[in-house]
Amino acid sequence: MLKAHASVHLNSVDGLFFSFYNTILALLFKTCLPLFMFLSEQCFFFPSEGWTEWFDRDNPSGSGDWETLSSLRRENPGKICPNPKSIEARTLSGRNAEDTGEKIYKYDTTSGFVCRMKDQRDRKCHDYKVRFSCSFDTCENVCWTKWYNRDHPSGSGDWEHLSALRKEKHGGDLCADPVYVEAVTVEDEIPALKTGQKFHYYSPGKGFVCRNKDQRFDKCRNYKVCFGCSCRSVA
Ligand SMILES: [Ca+2]
Ligand SMILES: [Ca+2]
Repeated sequence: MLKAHASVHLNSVDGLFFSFYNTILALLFKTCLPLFMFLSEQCFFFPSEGWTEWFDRDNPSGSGDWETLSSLRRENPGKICPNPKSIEARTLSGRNAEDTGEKIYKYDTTSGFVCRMKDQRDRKCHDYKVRFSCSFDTCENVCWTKWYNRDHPSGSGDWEHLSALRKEKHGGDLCADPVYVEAVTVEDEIPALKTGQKFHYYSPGKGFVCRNKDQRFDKCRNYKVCFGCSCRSVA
């Protein structure tokens, strides 16, 4: 009898303990899950770098096509970070500078890009545009929007363009003049440029568009995008 009583007492202590434990777990779950979901939506967690707008300040009509970093900085204040990580140059029609066969005089993150006519056999340069990738490890004055994913590539492609995002009012954190953009796959957050896919748009001014017809194999992956704004324009 005593044994049975003791066992009932122990069971009730166990029960109390479990109910206390469950309450704490439920409380933690209730508090942390929304917080975690909120934080995971915030783009600033993930991108450690982003691409600037494409710049095309010069035409190859004089001595060449001069897309120098010093001139670009002077003409586009605040739009290029102090220490770009990389530079990409393409012709206005989208061909990589490396594939044109032209001899490039400067092509680096210190000087920018220069194609001189006198270095070419036919004395002509293509008209190039350039852009830079910037790292934000040092906490520069960039405020990131949340991730946007308005479309998926089942139709003609994955259309995450800025005009539609603005029109559909997906969020209030899109500034008037984004200076950086970052796109990653929704499924595994692989940076867009590492997927090997070709993009119709990928710029802070237009947003991101991947068209299925531009891909050699398969269709576009599903991407999400976020934009970097000057913190002053967000505040
Ligand atoms: Ca140019
Ligand atoms: Ca998408």
